[in-house]
Amino acid sequence: MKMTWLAGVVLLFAGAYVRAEAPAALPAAPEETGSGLRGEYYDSPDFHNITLVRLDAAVNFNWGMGTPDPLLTHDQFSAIWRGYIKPKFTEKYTFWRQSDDGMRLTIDGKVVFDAVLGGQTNQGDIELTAGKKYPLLVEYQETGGAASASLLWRSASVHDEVVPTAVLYPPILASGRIAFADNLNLQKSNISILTPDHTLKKMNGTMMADPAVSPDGQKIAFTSGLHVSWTDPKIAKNTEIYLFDGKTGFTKRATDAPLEDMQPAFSPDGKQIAFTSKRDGNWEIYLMTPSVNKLKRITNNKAADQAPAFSADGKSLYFQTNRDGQWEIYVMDLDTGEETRLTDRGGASPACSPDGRWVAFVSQREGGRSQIYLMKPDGSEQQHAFTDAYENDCPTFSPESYELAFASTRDGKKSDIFVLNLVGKTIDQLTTTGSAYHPSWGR
Ligand SMILES: [Ca+2]
Ligand SMILES: [Ca+2]
Ligand SMILES: [Ca+2]
Repeated sequence: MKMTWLAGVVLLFAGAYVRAEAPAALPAAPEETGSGLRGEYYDSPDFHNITLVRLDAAVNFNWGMGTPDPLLTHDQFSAIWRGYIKPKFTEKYTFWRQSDDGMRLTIDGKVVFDAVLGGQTNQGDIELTAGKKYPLLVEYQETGGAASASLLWRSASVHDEVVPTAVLYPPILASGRIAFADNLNLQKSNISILTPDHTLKKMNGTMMADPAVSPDGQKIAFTSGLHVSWTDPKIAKNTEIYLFDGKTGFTKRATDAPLEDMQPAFSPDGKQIAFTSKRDGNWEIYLMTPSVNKLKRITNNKAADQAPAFSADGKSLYFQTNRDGQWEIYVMDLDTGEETRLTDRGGASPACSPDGRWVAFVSQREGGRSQIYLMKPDGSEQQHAFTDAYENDCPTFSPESYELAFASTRDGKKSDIFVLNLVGKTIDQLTTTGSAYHPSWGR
């Protein structure tokens, strides 16, 4: 089910078939509503030393003599809220601040008011169009004493109020980087990396797929057939895992074994890579520590064991296996080797949120389409992340854990990367090439 270069073609055909029979009575998509802004907190009054990032429902705080969080060690701090505002009416809006100390508001690149660093305006007007998402930036500085920050607005249709959560949206890709493969055919695939400034970089090389970004964003592991001759069918099925180090710019081969090695996944500390390999006759999961050349096979089952994903604490490994007939998700305690089955209605492509609260996975349990689900790390509370009429696959959490990127096949052929905001339940499209697969999100 994981949309690898091996299985993807089958999945695409399956998707086209299911689409033709798609049931008419899908749950209605919830009306899009905002979830707030990305709040960045700096342990200095001048936007240096970023200490805390979180989703804030609104800019509406009174910290008194304290600070927003114990992580901020003194009362000289600063904050930036980023995201979008989507107003409900087309008219002139007046924005103003209630803050101690300074605040500056920028919407769509225009400074609306400026009361930081000697700025002199505390309010300002701007014309906005209903339903349009405008980039919004609020900068706040606290230099001492009491601290508070509120952003308010009014218009002909809106009475004086704090700018509400319903019209505020966090940035689509605010942090980290998302790597993805740009073709389902490994021989044609390259890896692209998308960063928050919306630059898209292609890695140097060819025949690269299955990217995994290390949690610190410094390394990318991927699957490649770089070393094999693709004209020789005997070795065409030999792929290996490679490791690109962003610090040195070097790529090195990390596995060396017959047959396919693929689906690398980093441990939370970035030191270990789990992957699946056919080297011992059928798909098994292996753990390697590239820095010390250590390798250990951890599953031993005649069925296929694939798509490993570390738990947030690194102590267990989630994976998909068809040992019970269809793909289901198991978790293994890496200390004891004990395996526990977590799903019984189909489950594949697990991904763990860095905050340890959720495991996302893919299942066709309802309606036959691949949809994204969530469960607690112990398998309880299994639920839709969302539902739609498409084939969705390969979930991956953002570093802040409240967003989920995934690949979605929109018309049976094209696949793009989308981002689900788990708080606001909004979905934004990240790529538009129609050829983007297996996203991996790291810092
Ligand atoms: Ca103050
Ligand atoms: Ca190999
Ligand atoms: Ca196996």
